[in-house]
Amino acid sequence: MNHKLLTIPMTAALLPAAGVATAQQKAGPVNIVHIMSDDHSYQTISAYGGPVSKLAPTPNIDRLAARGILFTRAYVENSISSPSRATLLTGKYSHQHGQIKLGRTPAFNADQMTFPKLLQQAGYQTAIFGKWHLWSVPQGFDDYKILNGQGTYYNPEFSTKEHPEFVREEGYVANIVTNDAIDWLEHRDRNKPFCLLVHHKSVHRNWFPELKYAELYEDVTFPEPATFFDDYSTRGDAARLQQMTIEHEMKMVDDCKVYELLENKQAKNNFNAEFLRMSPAEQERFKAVYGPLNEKMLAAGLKGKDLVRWKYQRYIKDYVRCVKSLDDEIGRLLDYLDENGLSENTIVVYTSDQGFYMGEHNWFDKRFMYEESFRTPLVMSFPQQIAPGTVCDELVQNIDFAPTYLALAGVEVPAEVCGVPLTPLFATGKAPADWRDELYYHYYDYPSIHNVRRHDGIATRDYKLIHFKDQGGGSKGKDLPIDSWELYDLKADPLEVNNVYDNPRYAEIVADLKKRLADKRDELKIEESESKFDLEAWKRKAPKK
Ligand code: SGN
Ligand code: CA
Repeated sequence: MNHKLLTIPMTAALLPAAGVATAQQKAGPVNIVHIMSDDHSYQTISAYGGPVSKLAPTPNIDRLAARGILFTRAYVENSISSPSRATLLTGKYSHQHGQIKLGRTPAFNADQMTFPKLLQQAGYQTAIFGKWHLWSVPQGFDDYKILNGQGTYYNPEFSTKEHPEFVREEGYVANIVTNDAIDWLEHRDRNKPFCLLVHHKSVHRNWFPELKYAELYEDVTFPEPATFFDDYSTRGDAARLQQMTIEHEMKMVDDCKVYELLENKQAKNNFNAEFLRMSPAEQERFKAVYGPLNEKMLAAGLKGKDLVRWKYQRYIKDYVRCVKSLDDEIGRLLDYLDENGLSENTIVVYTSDQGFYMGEHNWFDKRFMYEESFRTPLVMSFPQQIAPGTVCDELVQNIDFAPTYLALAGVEVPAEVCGVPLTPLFATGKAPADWRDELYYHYYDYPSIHNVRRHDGIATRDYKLIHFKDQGGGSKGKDLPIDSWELYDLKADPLEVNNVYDNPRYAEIVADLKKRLADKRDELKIEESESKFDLEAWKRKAPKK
């Protein structure tokens, strides 16, 4: 972490050049629009390239990137929803804001400092629409309309400041959330700057597309990732003990929507909670599309790898169909900003609460410090300071959002914030000499669904050192205690299939990164229990079987 950047008065840190300051002064205070989706992978955004997104492009996210900056190395500090959302609000690591896992214990204390509160105090109008996923009533927002927990795609329920009890609303979630955001902009106080958070439910499991897109891409065969049939042979125990494979954990009925596998009519009609939210007409339309496709697949009697391949195609198609609606809705919001002369003076950001596996290592879900879930998409436009088509390969993290927004608003960043403003990267995409050269990551949510073990680690531009360590106790038969290290040489092995921790050629790198990780844990005051579980002591005390 670069401490120097933290102590500069933020009004000075944010402006790269005098000419820019003049432009900004002329234009007045900066507005902020933070659009964040759920579980959206960079692999399915065409601005990032990649074989899947070539077949299922995202023209509106690309349009935002083309106008501004595309970050190729944006990361989260804990790849899971509630912690990531609390990090966005505070600019802090999970153990500092308290929301280390998904659940309520421990939960985010909404009384703490957040950037929307500070902006509100500085005269901004603030609002959030969509997924909140914290166990508290939102604070620091003039207006909010939030989903119930994970929310649903169809006819979702919302809570507002005026009507805290959740009320069902008809429509598809991405559409409703965008309508609310535009409606709020339309009715805002035009004498004040604004900060608007638009938090989409898409593209979360179980991937229920908008019906108008239910058949989109049906005739496309999406390429499988190179590691689709990964055997984890060079990896540690954690990769083998996870429960997030397409082969075993992706459910044929709930996830892949093959409701014909259920025995009776009643079960078929109740096959998924999302399906139950649809109106009878929507259910009919859904079955008219999925029914014949499912029958065809069942008639083929697929087994083994053929079935895993079919599941992947169903998964990726439903996923990119949801992305399509999300991208449309982002486009609608961008159009509104353009048509109302707001694009010049507004920083518009698109990101996700974390990345996601699109079949790499045969996985869906996230949580691991491996690249697909550690990384997250990030694009921004802000014409006053960012030239069109800028690309930034520097290391940035979700702790940086809050200080970036505060800096742009000219509000001093509290010393307790760990992230730094991204504004010095805006002018060219290149970092000042003292920019950070390492990132700390820490995942805590175990035991939990998907059985991903607690781990922390440090990543530089070239290497990643991960320490998996906990006492076990999760899924039966997969609950071994674990204390293992992994090292990846990111340049030589970008797919992270060769753990070279025990390779003597990397001994010096291991020693250096271990020291850096230990220093980081000390600097951040990571609790003993979080990172230093003693496996040998545990084994000595463990009851003999
Ligand atoms: C649900 C999902 C999980 C997912 C978590 C967390 N199962 O439990 O697959 O990992 O949410 O997701 S589901 O079948 O109920 O969808 S997060 O985005 O909120 O972190
Ligand atoms: Ca998520």
